[in-house]
Amino acid sequence: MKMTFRWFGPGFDSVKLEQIRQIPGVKGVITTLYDSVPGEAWDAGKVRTLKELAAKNGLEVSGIESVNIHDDIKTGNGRRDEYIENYIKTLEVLGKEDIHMVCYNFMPVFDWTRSDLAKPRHDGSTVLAYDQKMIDAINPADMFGNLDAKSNGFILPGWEPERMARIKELFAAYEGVSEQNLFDNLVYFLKAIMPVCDKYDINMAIHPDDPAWPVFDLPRIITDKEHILKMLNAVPNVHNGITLCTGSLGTNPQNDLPDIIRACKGRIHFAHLRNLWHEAPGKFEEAAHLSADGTFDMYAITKALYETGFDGPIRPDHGRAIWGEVAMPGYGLYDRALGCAYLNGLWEAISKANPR
Ligand code: DNO
Repeated sequence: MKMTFRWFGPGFDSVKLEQIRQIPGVKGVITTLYDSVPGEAWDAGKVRTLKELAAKNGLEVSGIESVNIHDDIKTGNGRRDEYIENYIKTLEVLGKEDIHMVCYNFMPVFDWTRSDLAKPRHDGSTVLAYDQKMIDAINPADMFGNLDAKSNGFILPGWEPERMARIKELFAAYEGVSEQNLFDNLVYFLKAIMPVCDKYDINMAIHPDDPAWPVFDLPRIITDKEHILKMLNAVPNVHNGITLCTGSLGTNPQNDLPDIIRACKGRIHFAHLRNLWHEAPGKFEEAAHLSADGTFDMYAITKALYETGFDGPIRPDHGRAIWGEVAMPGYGLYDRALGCAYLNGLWEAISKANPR
């Protein structure tokens, strides 16, 4: 595995590359052109600038999170083929810049969803949290405003303000798009991009739906082992893989995370590791990475990754807001750096106890 850290790029992140390079074991950043809009073809010069900034700090760009997918590709309507052409151009740019992992998601309208971005925890920290009862009481059109008000002034990943300004139009575009339609549109997209992924050895790593069930009656297709295997088998190319995100798949306590890891052996191209604490069905909050702080057995998860030969980038995922840090919710420096240290420790112990 390669330990990495998500960084949103100059002007969008309170965390500096100079700080990231000092976290023991971090080799690279996972980044993106944060001001790009879904559907546009990326500019090679801008990607090179990101690489140069990282390299000045002894870091590589280990992958992109995300190259977002235009809604026309997800709905299968409008200008889908044109946007797929642009996506292919972006992948060419990334391949030529020696970047070989792209994380993306296929969630309609909203990326991840939370009911609170700053829920106080027993230890005085604040965390992102989800309560289905609160979500059920929210008008989806108000969702963006609710989250934006608690974003500490940062643009939240996946919640592009220009898309959210068209929220009613977006909901209308998904009317009549069933789970099967969404799945078929994903397969259509994947088949179209596989040739360029083969040419440049780019691993596509779809991010699971978060939470792992339909929200606001919008379909969800990457929610559990069965759906993931269906997707992997529909396009049986090694470049069609997943992001193993414990915090997303683990929103459903029925999901056995080590079992999913073993079932997806060889097709996990990226790992987001974090812990959640489940309070009740449909009600959870994010926790420190440590197993004892939440519901997941982080040792068993890491061991499954090690035993299945996972060698892609890992990053600590959302952290708590601690020590007075003001950052994008979930993406401060301190708790994610603690997460890195913990995950590195788990990996070292597991690998020394189980030499290959
Ligand atoms: C949230 C992230 C997601 C993720 C996308 C991938 O914090 O995990 O926004 O980056 O779903 O496309």
